[in-house]
Amino acid sequence: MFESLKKKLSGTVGKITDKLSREEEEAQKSEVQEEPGKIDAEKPEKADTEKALKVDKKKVKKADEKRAEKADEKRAGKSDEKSDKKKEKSDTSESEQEKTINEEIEPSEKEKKGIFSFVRHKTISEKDVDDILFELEMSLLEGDVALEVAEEIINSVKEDLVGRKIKRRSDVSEFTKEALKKAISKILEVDSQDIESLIALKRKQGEPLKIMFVGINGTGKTTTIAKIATHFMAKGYKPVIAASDTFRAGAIEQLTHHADKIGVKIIKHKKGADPAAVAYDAVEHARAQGKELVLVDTAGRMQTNVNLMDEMKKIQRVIKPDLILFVGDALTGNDAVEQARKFDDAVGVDGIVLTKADADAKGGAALSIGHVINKPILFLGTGQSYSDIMEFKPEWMVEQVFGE
Ligand SMILES: Nc1nc2c(ncn2[C@@H]2O[C@H](COP(=O)(O)OP(=O)(O)OP(=O)(O)O)[C@@H](O)[C@H]2O)c(=O)[nH]1
Ligand SMILES: [Mg+2]
Repeated sequence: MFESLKKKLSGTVGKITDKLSREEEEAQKSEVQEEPGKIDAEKPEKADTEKALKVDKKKVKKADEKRAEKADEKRAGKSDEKSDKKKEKSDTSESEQEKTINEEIEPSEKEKKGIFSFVRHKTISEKDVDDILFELEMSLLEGDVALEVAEEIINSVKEDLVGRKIKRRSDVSEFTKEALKKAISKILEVDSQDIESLIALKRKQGEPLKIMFVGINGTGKTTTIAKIATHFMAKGYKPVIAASDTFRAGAIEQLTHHADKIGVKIIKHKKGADPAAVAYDAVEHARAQGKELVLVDTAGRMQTNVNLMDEMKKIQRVIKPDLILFVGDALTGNDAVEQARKFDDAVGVDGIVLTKADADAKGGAALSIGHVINKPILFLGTGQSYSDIMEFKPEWMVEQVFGE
């Protein structure tokens, strides 16, 4: 799931890290050119340390040689009376000479700079990350991430990275990963709904929780209803299903087949009947039987089909669903996002079920859809069997795209 999104994000971490490390190496190399032979700039930190040690060793050796030379002179002075004058001079300047030797083994300012340049704090500039983030933006768009979402991610990452001080290579990858993770988490942050709490609330009022599923043809509404019924039956709730897709040939039979397989009550009329009337009967059934959940299947419709959109609004007026869930196919990427927007405009969507996530490498719809309509993804469809459904949690998605 979302492998390609994961690759893009980790690729960006790698690119920014490499670019900044390369620039640091270049900077080190130009220092070498100023003082040829003094720094091996292949690995800046190591090279600098080695250079420092080399310089130190050379100087200490030189100082030792000078001291030895001085001692020789002293010995020679003692045995040679003629050199009294020289001896005198030598004695008086002994401390001075020692001072000079010590001064000589002190690193120069330039050398000091060389020694400590690996701990020099580089500040990330906009120029450092602009190209790579632009590349990421393009690649997110190709991966079906909505334009506004891609832009927000890039801006957030830029804002986080620019101005940060880096000491070592690992800082760059850590900061970049952190910034991307924060950006993605922010995008996925949408107030969510807990269906079980809603069921409990309705139960107090002696009412079932009514959920209506909407979306275009073939996105997985009917399959999702069977999965959600299974999910809540496993938690001990009693759902009832309304076969309100009275439009498509075979739709009632398809839902009946699922209901029989999972052992759930289905309320159905004949093909062509009023879908709102079917939904109404299902609500009445739930009230009479003390069932907690009414799941209303609807016919798939293009957002451009005025008649079917009006029919959907009629079901809404008649049963007043507590939740309208938009069912979108993750594989259709941006189209799913656009459909969600249209359905939200028409009836007001409360949450999203994103199906076929099992086959979706891009992750563009999963990342964008909730943010664009500011409604939570409640469930992900992860396959074709009844158990292939999971509650969607933003932290889970972040872990999917950043985890090992
Ligand atoms: N791989 C995969 N396939 C799914 C998933 N959900 C649904 N499907 C498949 O998608 C196809 C369409 O599913 P339906 O439930 O009939 O879709 P629908 O939205 O009810 O379609 P209409 O009634 O025509 O509007 C079926 O073959 C399902 O098995 C999912 O999460 N993963
Ligand atoms: Mg259907």
